Amino acid sequence: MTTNKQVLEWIEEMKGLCKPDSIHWCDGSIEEKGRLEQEAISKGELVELNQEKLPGCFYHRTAINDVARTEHLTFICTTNKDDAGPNNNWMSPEDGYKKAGEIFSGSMKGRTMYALPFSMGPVGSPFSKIGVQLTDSRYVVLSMRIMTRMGKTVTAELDKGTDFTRCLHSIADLNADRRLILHFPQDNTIWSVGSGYGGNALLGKKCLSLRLASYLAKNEGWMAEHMLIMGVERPNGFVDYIAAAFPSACGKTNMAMLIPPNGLRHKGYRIWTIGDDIAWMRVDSDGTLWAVNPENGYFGVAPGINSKTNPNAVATVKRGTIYTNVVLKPNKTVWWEGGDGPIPNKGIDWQGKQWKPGMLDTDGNYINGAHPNSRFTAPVINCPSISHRIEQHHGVPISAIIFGGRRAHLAPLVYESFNWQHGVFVGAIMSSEMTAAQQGTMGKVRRDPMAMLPFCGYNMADYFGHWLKMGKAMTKPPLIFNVNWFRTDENNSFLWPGFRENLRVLEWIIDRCYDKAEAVKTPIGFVPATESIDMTGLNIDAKAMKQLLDVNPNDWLDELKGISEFFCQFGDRLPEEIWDEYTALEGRLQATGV
Ligand code: GTP
Ligand code: SPV
Ligand code: MN
Repeated sequence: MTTNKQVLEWIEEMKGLCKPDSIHWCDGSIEEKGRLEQEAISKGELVELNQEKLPGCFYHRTAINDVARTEHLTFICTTNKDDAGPNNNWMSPEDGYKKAGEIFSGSMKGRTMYALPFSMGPVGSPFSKIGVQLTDSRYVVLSMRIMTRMGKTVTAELDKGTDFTRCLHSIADLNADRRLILHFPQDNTIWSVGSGYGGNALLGKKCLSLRLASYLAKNEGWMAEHMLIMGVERPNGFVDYIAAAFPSACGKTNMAMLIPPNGLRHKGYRIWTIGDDIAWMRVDSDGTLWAVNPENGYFGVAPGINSKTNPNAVATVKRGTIYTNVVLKPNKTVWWEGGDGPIPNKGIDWQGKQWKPGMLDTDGNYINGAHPNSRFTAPVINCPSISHRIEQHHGVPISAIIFGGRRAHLAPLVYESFNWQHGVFVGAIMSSEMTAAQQGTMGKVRRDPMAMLPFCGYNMADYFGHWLKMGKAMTKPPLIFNVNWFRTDENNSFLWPGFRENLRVLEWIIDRCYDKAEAVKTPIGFVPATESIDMTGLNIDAKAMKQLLDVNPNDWLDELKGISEFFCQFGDRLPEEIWDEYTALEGRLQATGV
């Protein structure tokens, strides 16, 4: 246990509410891990996988109604509703504690309450934040042990009297009608009940490292973003670091672990992975932006991962990994749609049912064996491309920030903003077709500024203001770009092969940072000049390339309607600069004479 009085008092209080049979303070040791795994196996919460083929790996299935983040049950509980803003569900703190308190009440009867001390960011770094999560789920403890720095070193920090985020979690009865994910930024507290799904239950991740952290970051003058961080090393050994924000299931993990395409191999690039989901960034004494990945593991989408699309991820999940909602094969290994190897001729699907390929549902659609949002939880250190700078307390300097989303028609493959203020606007007008990572309508376009719509813990108008302010605090801010790997042709086929071929676009982006690549000015920003993207070894015909880089003023004028509607929700609170950029874009589009 810790000697930190505040921690002890809070645990006592939560014990009174949840009424567990016992409390276990986690030390993060290997013995503790082994014990929890054995208990989880005996209770049917985990299946031990084939230890020869997948050493240290386990299989888990969530409840069928609990397979993705539930944004409609996620709330920001601030005294003033306006502080949460129109982008968030809101509840008053009193209501929040009351409603969730009723569900938490006695929810841990017959169970152990695990108290796990964790650090987001390297323990002791000026970036880092400490949390304590109380939970009745062994799956959550074992997953948090992978996703965060957890155990003795953190207890030692707490013993010094360090402040911490209070994270209370219970799976309760896993009833979707009794599920709430509540954030109390003013109290540095998170209460999540009724779900065992990653994004709802691993409270260090989205709840602490984005929703609460974004709020703290605004007050403390730094940034908490839904971004991957990667390094691109040139043959001379110089590494440029890039941070990229794509909405959920839009390619962050894949890009963070990229392997150079064959066609560019002769150029000698090497990619270093720092993070695949979250970046904490601050301005250092040199006037540039530095970033750390607060996490210690990957909670990545399984479907689509194979040796061709993402060999580094394939290697990462070969040991010490927990798989959730994928197909369990008879030989106790796993499979998912778009995975390696032959399709297994039978297995148990994510719902726990017997499955074989080709099975159809009542509408005649193929039944997936793995849930489209099935995931793996794996330690960062497993990744062959992991950067040794992941542990550095200072982080890495960021050369370019990239925004991106899934847009079948509108956005070109890549464009560069004119300056920081315009770049903030480019982030603010981001939109993407929805995926399986959140419950909702798949494929529907929604506005998702900076990929933070579900994760910004306060009024997004103030968030845009904070971005503008951060730009002014830097003497050399990163250049800001937008990418779209998902543009399609007349037959709905992707025009761009994506994955490792994306390095060609990253090369253009980095060259732009050094004024080395050619670009053409369009109303929305700079797009690559013909032939300024190196296409060696990749066959894309001229027509497709033209389509990929096309900026259609009519389509953009149409898009402005949705953008202004979105901005209008914020009323007077939206920074003037954002409207200035809007008006300027409209003017540039109209000037094309369409
Ligand atoms: P979260 O973990 O939800 O935040 O997702 P993420 O942004 O890390 O997305 P991830 O890399 O897991 O990719 C999600 C899906 O996008 C997978 O199905 C991939 O196959 C697909 N994908 C990733 N990169 C590309 C790409 O360059 N082109 C295409 N067409 N699909 C891609
Ligand atoms: C996302 O949905 O953006 C994820 C997975 O990274 S979750 O942790 O569920 O939020
Ligand atoms: Mn994410």
